[in-house]
Amino acid sequence: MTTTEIQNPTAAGSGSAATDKFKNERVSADTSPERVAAIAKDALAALNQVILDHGVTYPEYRVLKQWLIDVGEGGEWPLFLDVFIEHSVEEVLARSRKGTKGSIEGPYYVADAPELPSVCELPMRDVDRKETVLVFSGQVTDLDGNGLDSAIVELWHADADGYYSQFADHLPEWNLRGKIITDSEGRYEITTIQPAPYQIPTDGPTGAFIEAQNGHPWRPAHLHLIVSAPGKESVTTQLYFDGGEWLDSDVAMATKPELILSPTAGDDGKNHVTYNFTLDPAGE
Ligand code: MBD
Ligand code: FE
Repeated sequence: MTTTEIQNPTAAGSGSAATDKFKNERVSADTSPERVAAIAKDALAALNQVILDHGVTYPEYRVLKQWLIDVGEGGEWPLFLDVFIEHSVEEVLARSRKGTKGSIEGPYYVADAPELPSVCELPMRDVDRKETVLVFSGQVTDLDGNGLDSAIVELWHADADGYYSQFADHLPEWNLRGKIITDSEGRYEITTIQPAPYQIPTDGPTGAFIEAQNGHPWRPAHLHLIVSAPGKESVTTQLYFDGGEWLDSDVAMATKPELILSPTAGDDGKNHVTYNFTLDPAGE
């Protein structure tokens, strides 16, 4: 960890920023009324069963109500849901995929990052430049290994202190975010820095929930990616680092063995790693 002076973003601050971003998106699903009814019925039944099984009391019920209100007022629903629930939704999606394994998007994706050429460096500060440089290269292909023209690699990650730009006031808007346009064969070589493990903010209701379960608030260091190409199914995923702390106990349960990088230290003092992405054909 670096020891730069930073204003600690609070859970409420980063949580509500994630809520504001999410509210700007239009969300819809083509779920039939019958399917909505079936899911709602089962969800309610599962929760009621927990209450009966544990003999939940009135005081406990009121504490639950207050906690739910706090999560909403603190803007932490995107954080809470993406940490504890999204991995199951991703597991459902993964059932129908053959290409590169996906992982959860998390609360800190921002669309429309600056476009960068296939060989590029992510926007970073001078202080970021002092960290271990990571040169990340590879190719986007179809399931048969053919390179894909016009493939796009969107990459975003935390800095060495674990903060994401646009969710911490001290960082430039697009720090460590980019939309890389690959070459005609889907190749890219992106220079960035090694990210640090990420700690879920502990000072809000999500932090209180983690503590209540005797859990820890850490995610292993990771890169977030959305890889896409014309006529292909885009994949939202994350890449982790071999030997990294918290790899075996990610609070968000979002690691997969296929998504672990093993960079090698080069003579140039930089870490180098290759990872290729394979995209499924766009389905209906
Ligand atoms: C993150 O950086 C993240 O990736 C997830 C899934 C949840 C909270 C913070
Ligand atoms: Fe993350």
